[in-house]
Amino acid sequence: MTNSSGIRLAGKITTLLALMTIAPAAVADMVLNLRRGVTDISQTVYELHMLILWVCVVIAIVVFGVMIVSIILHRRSRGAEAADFSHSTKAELIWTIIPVIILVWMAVPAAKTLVVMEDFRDSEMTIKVTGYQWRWHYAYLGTEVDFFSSLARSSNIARQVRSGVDPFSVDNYLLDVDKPMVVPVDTKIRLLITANDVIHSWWMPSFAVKKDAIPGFINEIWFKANETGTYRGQCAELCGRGHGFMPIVVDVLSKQDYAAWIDAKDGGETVAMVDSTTAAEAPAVAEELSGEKLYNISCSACHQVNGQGLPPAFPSLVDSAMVKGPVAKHIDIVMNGRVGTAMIGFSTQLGDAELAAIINYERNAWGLNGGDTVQASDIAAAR
Ligand code: HEC
Ligand SMILES: [Cu+2]
Repeated sequence: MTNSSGIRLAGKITTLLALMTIAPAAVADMVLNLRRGVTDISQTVYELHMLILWVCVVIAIVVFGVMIVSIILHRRSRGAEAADFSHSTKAELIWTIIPVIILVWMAVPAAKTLVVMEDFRDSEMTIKVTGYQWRWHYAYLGTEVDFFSSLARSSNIARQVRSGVDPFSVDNYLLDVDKPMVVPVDTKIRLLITANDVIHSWWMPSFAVKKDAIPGFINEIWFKANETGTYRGQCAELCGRGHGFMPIVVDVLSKQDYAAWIDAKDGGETVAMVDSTTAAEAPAVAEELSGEKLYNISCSACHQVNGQGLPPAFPSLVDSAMVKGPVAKHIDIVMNGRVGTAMIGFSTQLGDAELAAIINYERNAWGLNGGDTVQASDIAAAR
């Protein structure tokens, strides 16, 4: 070990010790075990997990115990002589029958739980969940409500190289979204899970729900939350560069609050719900259509917040002839993308007004002043 790496290791150990002494609360939060969660199924899953864990612990103690005792007591230096029989029907029966009994004993409750998980009868509402690179889309079947749920702006800015923002200063860093899924408490909710591009996986640990989202297939899962609150999860299937940036947030509301929420959203208002993280600081609805905000969510991962991209992979928009030139080509590439490059088309992900806001923003941000005012109707005409 070189001197400097020794010093670094010592530094790490000191930090660890400091953490343990200064923040006992934080350490207490670091639970190693599976969580109990807030659904009946998550409780059952927790109990199954504990049962099987203890079975494994007992087996490990017995097996390693016998091994260690044999090694110590029957070692050659004590003059032990190996037995020389080669078969023992009795031993073979014992080590077949006992494990079979243990396996069946564990399989019965596990199978019962699986059956309950697959029982969709009496679902009270259905939400279609679609994975995209890299955000989720929620459609409340039987209503007009559907929206994308993307990484919260605070996390999205902090994660950028050179953003100057310390990720540790961001609450729920990489675990927060602009628009959470909202559901009522004590209600059996069925999810239909699919994907639009590659395989994702919708994972909500507090509900014991994890289901692959596969293009061309629809998977089903259900949950019924017993407690209101905000629950956080993540995409659990490596789905590309932005895999770590498509968290899942579910807000479980009381039935009255949910009814009010869905009524407000279903009243033909296409602009989505108040941004949960910036609600306090911003006039939400007006901000929702801010081209800057939308750009930072959908485009800045590649073209960067400052529009300068990361050439050569991701071109600068500040210096782009297309962004400075006639607007039709600009609209076309944003809506339809460019085949064979990372620039995908955004026409299915974003609405007319949102696309218009982003394009106007690009043409007038970063010292540009394109002046053209693209209207939602121009986008509609180009569809
Ligand atoms: C996954 C990365 C990625 C994302 C996200 C992305 N782009 Fe692009 N974009 C590219 C790449 C790569 C190109 C270059 C395509 C080519 O080779 O012609 C490009 C090209 C462009 C161009 C043309 C630039 C020029 O001068 O040719 C515009 C305009 C543009 N993107 C706008 C957007 C907008 C608006 C968004 C968000 C709605 C967005 N991009 C999101 C990767 C991305
Ligand atoms: Cu994913």
